[in-house]
Amino acid sequence: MEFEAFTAQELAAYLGGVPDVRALLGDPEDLEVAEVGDGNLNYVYFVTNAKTPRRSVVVKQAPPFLRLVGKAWPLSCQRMEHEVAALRRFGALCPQHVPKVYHADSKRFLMVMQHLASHRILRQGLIDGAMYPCLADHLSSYLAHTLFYGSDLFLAPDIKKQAASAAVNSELCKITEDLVFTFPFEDHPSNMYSPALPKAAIERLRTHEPLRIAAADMKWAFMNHAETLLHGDLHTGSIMVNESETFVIDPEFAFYGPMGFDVGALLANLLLAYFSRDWHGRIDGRDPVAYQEWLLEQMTRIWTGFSAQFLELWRDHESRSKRRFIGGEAESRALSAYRAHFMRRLLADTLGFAGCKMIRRIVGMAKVAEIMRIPDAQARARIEVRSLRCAETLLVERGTLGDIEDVAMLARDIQRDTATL
Ligand code: SR1
Ligand code: MG
Repeated sequence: MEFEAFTAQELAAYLGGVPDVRALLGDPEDLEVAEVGDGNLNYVYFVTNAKTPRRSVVVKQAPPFLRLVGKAWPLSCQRMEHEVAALRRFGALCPQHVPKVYHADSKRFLMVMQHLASHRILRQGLIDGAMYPCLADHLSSYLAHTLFYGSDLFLAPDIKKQAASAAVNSELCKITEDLVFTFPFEDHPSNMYSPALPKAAIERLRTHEPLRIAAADMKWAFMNHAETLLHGDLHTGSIMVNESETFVIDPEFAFYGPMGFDVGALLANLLLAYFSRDWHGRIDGRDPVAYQEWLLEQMTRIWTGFSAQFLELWRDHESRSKRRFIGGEAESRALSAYRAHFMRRLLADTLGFAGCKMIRRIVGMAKVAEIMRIPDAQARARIEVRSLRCAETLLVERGTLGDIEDVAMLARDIQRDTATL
């Protein structure tokens, strides 16, 4: 049967027929429905009781195609089941940072979930120059818990392998393999270049061998390193915030992949916010530097907070369970050395993924608002060139950049050295 999106009346009637949801929302006659989705994949509705506006939910439905492109790009609706499963899993691990799922319907490919009415999308907040005091602590805690508890460092090997095969989502992984790791480095028809982006910058993505090798290495890691259950698309549009709370939404790309992919996505988006601040932070003659430094501080605190908590969870679990990843004495020198080695490798992976994520947002088909909303073509190209330079260094030097402070320095150096571009 041909897919038809719900009319407002149909959706209200549907929700009225689900007892748990009706108990939350009240009489279907009183419901107001607004389609608000601006994402690339799905339909999203706010449904509110007009008489009692605090009674509201979000409904998300997967059509059998990619919403960004339409029916010309078919996509299996089963992706909604993956998203629901991931939300439930992450919600069990981090209830304070994941919206509640009230109802899921695997025949209509929809779910009803908590409406975060007093929160906004982080990307928009960063464009407006808002500061969120709890952001870094919340995100580092979310990352440490979700990435640790899905991995072989916590789960028994057979359970982890079952979890990994249940989370296989090859169709959406293919989108990432193409759009993040392949097309941006080719002359591909889906790429979209901003008008003033220098040809040399585009050419370099296709021809600079160390960059091509590094990007191919990251693609290999994405496709083969099933380390833990990832969110899979952790950009700043997948995070909702206010002064005191942080929620991670939209894990439709969830799958078992390399830990650095989620951390890298987040750092990449903070770096894109950093470089594009040179436009948004100058509107009305303001100085962008203080906010840029706040962004770099968030990036640094997310990595250091994440790695400290991840190591703490690891040590704590091993001391309770007596099951050690490396056998022998508790906290032997070999184990401590291995932990340090593990985190260095994870940082290198994180930086490599961050580089690919930055490049795809500059030259690929799915862009980000902080760049797209720069109306001055020359200013936009300047910011894009800086982002590409940063991304290239992250990729090529990911193994030698010693710590996250080096990444903050790199961003500042690129910003300063190219001030006259
Ligand atoms: C074709 S879908 C484009 C992008 O939207 C999602 O947010 C993912 O980032 C995907 O790559
Ligand atoms: Mg999304």
